[in-house]
Amino acid sequence: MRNHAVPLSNNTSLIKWVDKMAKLTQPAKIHWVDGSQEEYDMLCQQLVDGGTFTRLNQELWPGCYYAKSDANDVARVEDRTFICSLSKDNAGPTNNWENPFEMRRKLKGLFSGSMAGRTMYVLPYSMGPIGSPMSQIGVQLTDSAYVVVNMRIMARIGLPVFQEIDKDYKRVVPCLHSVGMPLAPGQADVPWPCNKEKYIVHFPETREIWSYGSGYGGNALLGKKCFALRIASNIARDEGWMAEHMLILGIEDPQGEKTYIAAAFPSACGKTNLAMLIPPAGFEGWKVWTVGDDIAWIKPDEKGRLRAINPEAGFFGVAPGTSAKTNPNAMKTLASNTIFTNTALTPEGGVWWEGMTDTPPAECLDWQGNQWTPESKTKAAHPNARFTAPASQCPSIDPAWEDPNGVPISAFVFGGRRADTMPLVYQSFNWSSGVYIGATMGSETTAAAAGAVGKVRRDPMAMLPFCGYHMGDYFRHWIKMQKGLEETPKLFHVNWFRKDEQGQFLWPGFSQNMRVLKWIVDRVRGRALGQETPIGWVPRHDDITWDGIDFPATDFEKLQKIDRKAWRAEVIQHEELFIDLHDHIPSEIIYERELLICRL
Ligand code: SAT
Ligand code: MN
Repeated sequence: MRNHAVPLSNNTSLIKWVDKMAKLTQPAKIHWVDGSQEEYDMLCQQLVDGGTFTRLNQELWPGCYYAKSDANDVARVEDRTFICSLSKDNAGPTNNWENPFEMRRKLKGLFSGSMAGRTMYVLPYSMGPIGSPMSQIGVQLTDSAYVVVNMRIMARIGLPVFQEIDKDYKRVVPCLHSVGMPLAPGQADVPWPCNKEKYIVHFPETREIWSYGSGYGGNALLGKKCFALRIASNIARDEGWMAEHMLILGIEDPQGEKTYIAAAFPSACGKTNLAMLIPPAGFEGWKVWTVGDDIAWIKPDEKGRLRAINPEAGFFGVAPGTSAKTNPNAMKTLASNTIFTNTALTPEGGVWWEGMTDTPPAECLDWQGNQWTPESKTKAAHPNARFTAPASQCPSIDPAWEDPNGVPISAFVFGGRRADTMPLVYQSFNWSSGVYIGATMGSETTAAAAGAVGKVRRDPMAMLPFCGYHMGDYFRHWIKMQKGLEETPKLFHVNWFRKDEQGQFLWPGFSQNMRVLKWIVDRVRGRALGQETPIGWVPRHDDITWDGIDFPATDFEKLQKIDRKAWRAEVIQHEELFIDLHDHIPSEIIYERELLICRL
């Protein structure tokens, strides 16, 4: 076997940095990650031996593992997430900020000796296909083998990335991660090491990430939210492109013409379901292709058209609610070679979660390892239980999903979870009114982040927790992006979650959302009419294809109703966010607001 301590790169600044961080964190061993299958298998075995992983029944779940996290480490911790720019004003009022020099001192204290008794993995990763001009490289030092194996699914890792680093000068984003639980000599480990004290810290100017105390999801898989959104949004602003919290999908019509759209929804609002949609009865010959389910990097090409890549290689999807009915493509994707975290474990060595089957298992172990039966008062799976599954296994994965130049984007869709006010779908009048719609997006909160669930919060472009600089400047960047474009994507807003007075959902959602996607494609292609309203263009009942479903025009009217009174309240709420951002907000947003008020 290869000696893992031997560096796999000859980049001297990388080797020096690894040395320096090892002196700080004092690991027992250093392991340079090659990304091979053998290494993955070895690390998984180690996690099984240490009690972090349970190998699932290999006949039912080939290549799959199960992990339970510590009960205090189950989601992103937004109140412990910091943007440490040199000036507080650059982080803006929606981010936590601390003086970067003080923060560095604090982090050095926390990381000092934090890897004692553990292995430090040197994990190189590429966000985006290796070698793509749109890709970016990071190296994460981590003391968590769980993180390494998850990152192998979520990103391109290992030797080919070291080769990129060695080949020519490409900026590498250094990421330091520790679960914050050093082991004294002879001290036994626990299945899910972590620390009560957590720090997820970004230094935007020096493009660095320091994450301490958590081993879960976006806190620890640093390529995802930390790099691909918070750091990348800074790089993108400087370089004239966009790093967005968006799924990417391609809609193919029966003639074979493909239209790609990118859509922003807050975490855990069904992005994965939409990205993998299977068209319903009545849409024979139509197909939806998946490019990505969470993050899009979008850049103008030489023709002045926006093109997007998915920087990730896997899906870190919410398990509860995912089923053969709601998302058959996801179920096929996660059927093998998948890591499940915080679902329930069944007696035959499988996983289960609320909503996976109509009938729950007669008994199982819940996400904390307690006996669970359908009579139990608690949930078997944590609401933020996740699957980590390779994108390549998705039956609807787009043939162009790894195209180094990305796919052309014809429309942006914004959406949230709103019980009232927001219609099923509407289109903005133009780019700046669309940016206003994205900037004022609101959604009821979900379990993806720690904190209260179900309150409406403003979440501009679903980027509130992920924009690595001032939100007002971010709106300005959106406004500016149009100036370089020859073809401007059309902008839409959707809401699958509107309810009637009885609290019942008005729209069936899931595969039926195809009807909305088709209207969007028709609008983009100049084929569909619509009706002008104070908030934008809307479809009339006749503009939507209703083949295969009986959906009365009266129900559609309820769904699309624009209640002027509710909208006045809505606009006043917009102001709450804008007051905080006022000194950075571009004038276009102010004008759009005035125009909206006039029309209302
Ligand atoms: O941030 S995570 O990657 O843990 C999940 C999410 O919020 O989408
Ligand atoms: Mn997300």
